[in-house]
Amino acid sequence: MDEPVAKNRVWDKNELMDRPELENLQLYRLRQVMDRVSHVPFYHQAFAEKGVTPDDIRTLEDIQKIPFTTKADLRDHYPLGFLAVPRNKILRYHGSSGTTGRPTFVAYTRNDLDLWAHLCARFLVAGGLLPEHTVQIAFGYGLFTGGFGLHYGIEKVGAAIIPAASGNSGRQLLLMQDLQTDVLVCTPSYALRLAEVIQQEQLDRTSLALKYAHLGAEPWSEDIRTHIEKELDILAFNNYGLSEVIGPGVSGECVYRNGMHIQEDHFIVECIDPDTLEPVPPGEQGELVFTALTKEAFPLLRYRTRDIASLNPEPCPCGRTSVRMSRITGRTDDMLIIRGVNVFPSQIEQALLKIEGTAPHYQIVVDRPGSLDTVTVNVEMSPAVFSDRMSDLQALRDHIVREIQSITGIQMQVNLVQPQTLERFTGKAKRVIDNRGALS
Ligand code: DLL
Repeated sequence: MDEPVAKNRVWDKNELMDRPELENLQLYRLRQVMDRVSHVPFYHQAFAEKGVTPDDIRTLEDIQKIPFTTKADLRDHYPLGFLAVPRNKILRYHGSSGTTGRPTFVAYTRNDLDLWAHLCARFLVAGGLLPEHTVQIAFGYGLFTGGFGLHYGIEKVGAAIIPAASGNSGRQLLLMQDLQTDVLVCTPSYALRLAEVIQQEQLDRTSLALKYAHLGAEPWSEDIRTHIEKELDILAFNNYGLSEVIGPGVSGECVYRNGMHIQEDHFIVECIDPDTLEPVPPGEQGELVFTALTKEAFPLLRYRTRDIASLNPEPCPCGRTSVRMSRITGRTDDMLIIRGVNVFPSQIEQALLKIEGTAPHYQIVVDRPGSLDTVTVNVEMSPAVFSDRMSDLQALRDHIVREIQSITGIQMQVNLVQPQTLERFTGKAKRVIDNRGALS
């Protein structure tokens, strides 16, 4: 495959800033944003309780004097208690993708929308987007930040957009063929789904012009990337963000695809131990915490994301000076506690991906029939394995049970299910069904 782009292509010079210059800018912006939120009731009270003012922030380490903000704080001030500007300055609202209860809303001024497009343009260009590309957006356009966020970033770069929105795989593929889409934007699980439909429909791969995909909004592994790249014959880039911080555009991969560059001139990142709340050293896994430095409508300070990852401050060969974050390996709140043992769904996925014959489609069902937790993993077989003899299926099931046990330490029940029986997702995948209710 051709080299994706000149390796040193950057969107703006801030991406190449010297560290001391960048850190000065962060410090300056941190004091400014503290000032801007000081009339937001939550921060007004929190600063007063901690006795902290912008003048107390003399070095970047002093950020630790500022209180954390959590999802619970946002819920307590529902719907718009964190707004830092009058409502007549708001141009757009979005909402978090929470699956239960009320969403949490976020808001943008005109400058915020400009900034957002700019940050999306940056990571897209870092990942190879060129003005001559045609990009198909298969993210939902709505309260979810994926569709609109990427849309304006791509527009800023000057590439052509097909705003296909999510779902209807047949139509997606038709658009890809007829308009010769170069770049696909969606979740990794939807990219997997499209690859599957291409195979099922025995679509001629050469009728597609697809070269790259920018995937994000949910966790995925390196093995899944390899699978998507092989099946679609493309390069797939990871990008990360969350609505509370801005949406997509918080970080993304450059052509070296060795961690996602965090846009540190606009966000300060910390990585903390979620129990002690102390910083963890570079390279160690912890919870990511972000402070938005330049947003106007909805700037959150030290927002606890519940996303687990590690940070890498080493220079990147691409020349960008920003810290890179690893893939998200789990969330503090999707960690399952099974009979007292912490298990992340990603560990189960890791076990399955080691085993030939299991498609990357699975579902984890947790129950507590009596007083003991049970976990059932429904694993979809690939069509080739399914057509094999029953005795082989028993061996396959035993193999999966052993592999999961060796990674998680827990013996789980494994059900092999027929190809095409588990639910497919057009947006974020939901792989865990926890039936333990409030006790979990
Ligand atoms: O998912 C924003 C986004 C849209 C990012 C499109 C990338 C592309 P929310 O709906 O608020 O925002 O969900 C945020 O999704 O806290 C992570 O748990 C997860 N997430 C987002 N990107 C990634 C990623 C958007 N690349 C939540 N890898 C975050 C793993 C991701 N998890």
